[in-house]
Amino acid sequence: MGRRAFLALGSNLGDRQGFLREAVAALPDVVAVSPLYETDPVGGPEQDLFLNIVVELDTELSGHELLGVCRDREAEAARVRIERWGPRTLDVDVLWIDGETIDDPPELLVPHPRMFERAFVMVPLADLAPDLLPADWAHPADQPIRRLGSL
Ligand code: X6L
Ligand code: MG
Ligand code: MG
Repeated sequence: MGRRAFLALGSNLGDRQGFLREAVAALPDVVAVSPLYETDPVGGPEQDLFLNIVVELDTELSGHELLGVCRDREAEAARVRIERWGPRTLDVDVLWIDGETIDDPPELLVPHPRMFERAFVMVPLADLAPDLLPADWAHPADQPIRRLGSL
């Protein structure tokens, strides 16, 4: 048995659901996939709605190896970085690795330092790991999200 880890995936450009499906199919050690959510963009320029999911891994990979996996998936989706926080075909972020803190800024901070402020992360995460949701977590009223079903 490896360790429990969670990745957050998002897409708001092109075939959003297709990019998420292909990424999940190519990720190693996946044991669970959250429901699919459509979410209003948070931060960045005015842009289209996102699709977001969280996936759970049971993995022996290190945090840095997981970061490499995330970058490989983004490259496969031909992600192009034009503008900070701008539209993207695919974003894959390391959220959490059980029992591990990684402080290697700016490229790798685990737990993800802003995950608790983002409904598009916390709601699908809570579907898979309610134990990770702080007891006092409140869904920000200005971050509407809609559950669409399964990916
Ligand atoms: C003040 C300033 C408050 C900046 C919030 C929040 C910036 C989130 C960037 C912020 C701020 C982000 C996704 C997204 C992005 C996504 C949805 C980011 C980085 N990625 N919105 N916005 N889903 N719904 O995956 O998360 S850009
Ligand atoms: Mg992100
Ligand atoms: Mg990212």
